[in-house]
Parts: sequence; structure tokens; C-alpha cells
Amino acid sequence: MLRVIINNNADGPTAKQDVYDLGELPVIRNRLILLAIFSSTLAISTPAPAGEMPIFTIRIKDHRFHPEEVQIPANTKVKLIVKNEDATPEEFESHDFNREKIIPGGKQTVVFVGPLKVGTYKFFGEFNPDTAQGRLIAK
Ligand SMILES: [Cu+2]
Repeated sequence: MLRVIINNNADGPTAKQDVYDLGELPVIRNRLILLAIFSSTLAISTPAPAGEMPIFTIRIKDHRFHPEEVQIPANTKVKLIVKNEDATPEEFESHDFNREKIIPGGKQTVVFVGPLKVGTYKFFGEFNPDTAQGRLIAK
């Protein structure tokens, strides 16, 4: 058990002393630990710039994009998750924002895009360009 001894005056070690029982200290320490954990949780959940990146999911099904039009914020880097739900591979491609990525059947990939200025940016599935057509609308 811990005790804190406080001298009431400056008369030396024989002076009257107040003794405080600090049997509660472990509880205080536990609270401090909890506070520290809580504080670090706050620090982690504080949005970092990278954590704010908007995410958009585009599915490929029957050789078409779903949705075919995706609105994204202009002047902002965004993350596209492209899921190929067809059995055959597809190539997600765009000349407008200069990306090209093959996605095997049943797989998905991540494509980072931008920041793009306000405008319309086409993309297509190079293996099925007759049907797989889509566009990003940056606004
Ligand atoms: Cu290509």
C-alpha cells in the first residue's frame, strides 16, 4: 500500500504529519491507462488526408459497367474499386484519365484516379468495347 506523507510545517521530521492512504491508486492508474487508450483511439480516428479519399465501386456484369455513370468530386483523388463479376477477364481502360488494368473473371482491382478537373471522362472495357462503356463525371 502506498502512503503520501506531507509535513504540515517546516520543523523537521518530528513535526506533525498528515498521512494520506493511496490504496485507490491502482484504480487511478487504470483510469489513466483507459484515458491513454481512448486518446490514441481518437488520434487514429482523426481523419488523415489519405483516409478522406472517396471510394466508388463499379461492377462489371454481362460486359457492362454498373453504374455506367459515376459522379466524383472534382480536384480530388478518388479510389475506384472495379469488380469483375463476369467469368471472363476484362480490361478497365480510359484514354481520358490514362488508366489500363486487366481484371480476371470474378476478381476486383483498385484504380486510383485524379485529381480531375470538372468534366466528363470516358472509360471502357477493352475486351468488350461494344457494351462496356462508362464515364466519370467530375463536378
Ligand atoms: Cu488496353
